[in-house]
Order: sequence, then C-alpha cells, then structure tokens
Amino acid sequence: MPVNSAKTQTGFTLIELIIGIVIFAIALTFITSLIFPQARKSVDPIMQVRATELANTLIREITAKAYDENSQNNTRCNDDLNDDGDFDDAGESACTAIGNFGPDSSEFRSYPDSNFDDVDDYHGLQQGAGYSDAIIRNSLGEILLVNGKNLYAGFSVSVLVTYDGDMDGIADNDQSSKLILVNVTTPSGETLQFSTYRSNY
Ligand SMILES: [Ca+2]
Ligand SMILES: [Ca+2]
Ligand SMILES: [Ca+2]
Ligand SMILES: [Ca+2]
Repeated sequence: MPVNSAKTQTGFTLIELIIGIVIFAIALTFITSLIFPQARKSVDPIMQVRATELANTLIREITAKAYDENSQNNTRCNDDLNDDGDFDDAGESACTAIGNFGPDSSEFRSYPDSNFDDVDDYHGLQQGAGYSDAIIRNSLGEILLVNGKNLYAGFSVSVLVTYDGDMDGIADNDQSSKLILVNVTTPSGETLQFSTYRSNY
C-alpha cells in the first residue's frame, strides 16, 4: 500500500500576507471612491424634493394672506377712490412703506401666537437650523412633527419680501405687486431659492 511519505503544507509567508493586505486596501479605496459619490448624489434629490415641499407649503400660506396690512376688510391699499392722486381721503389707505415690512405690531409666527395676516409680515422670517428660532413651524406656529420626529430637522428657511411692480425680479417702488423670495437650506448646506408674486387685487 503506497503511503504519502512527504505531505508538504503550503501557506502564505508574512511578506505575501502584507502584499495581499496592501492590494486589498488599494482595491477597497478604489471601490469606495466609486460608490460613495453615487450614494451622496442619490441623497441630494430627496433633500431637494423635501426643500421644495417646505417652500411650497410656506408660499401657499403667504399668498393666502391679505396683500397688505392696510388691505383688510375688503379694502385695497393704494386705491384712489376719489381720483385725486393720493391715498389719504375717506376710505383710502396707502400700502405699507417698504421700510415697515416685517411683522406689524403684536404679530408673531411662533407658538402660541401665530397671527401674520398679510404678505410682507413674512419679510425677514428666519426659522430652522442656525437661526435663533431653530424650529421650522407650520402656520399655527407649531413644530412640524411626524411620529414624534422633527420633519425638517437640519433644514432652515428664510423669507424676503419686496415691492416689484413690473415683476422683473428686481425690487422697485411700484407698489402694485410684492415679490416673495423663499430660501430653503438643506441639511447638507445646499440652498434652493423659490419665488412668487402677490399682486394688489
Ligand atoms: Ca385719493
Ligand atoms: Ca400684518
Ligand atoms: Ca405687514
Ligand atoms: Ca422691478
């Protein structure tokens, strides 16, 4: 009966092992450099969609308000009822001066008071990550929660309102339209700008 006389065991030497580890490390670096940018790219569209949702919600809320503080109760500001070229006669009121944009007296957009009632009250509104009001709130001033979690954690939003009567995107002194700019910054620091107009009708 033949017997295996010499059973040689082959293994890796230390040098081979080290070379193997180095090659593996290089391969891993190469693979992750291919995969991770793709992963990051696939996250950004989701953040963009959520930023768009947030901006749309806010724009709907703003455009549903009166054109101006002085346009309440079925009157329009800058309506020259007696055609004398000014807005200070019976039943008339001038639109808010640009310098007075922002919340009018006793107006807030926080909890429990959330009582903005015209478009330019939102001028200067800043909420979310990095701002003194670190919470993005709904129209009632409440934090936006889904299943107890902050729906827009890490997002921030800011609003600017100006007069832009000829609607060319550049502020002017024509008080017949207001340009509403909404900036939303995603948790990754990308800022998306949205805008809309509200006219004095
Ligand atoms: Ca008048
Ligand atoms: Ca107001
Ligand atoms: Ca106002
Ligand atoms: Ca303009």
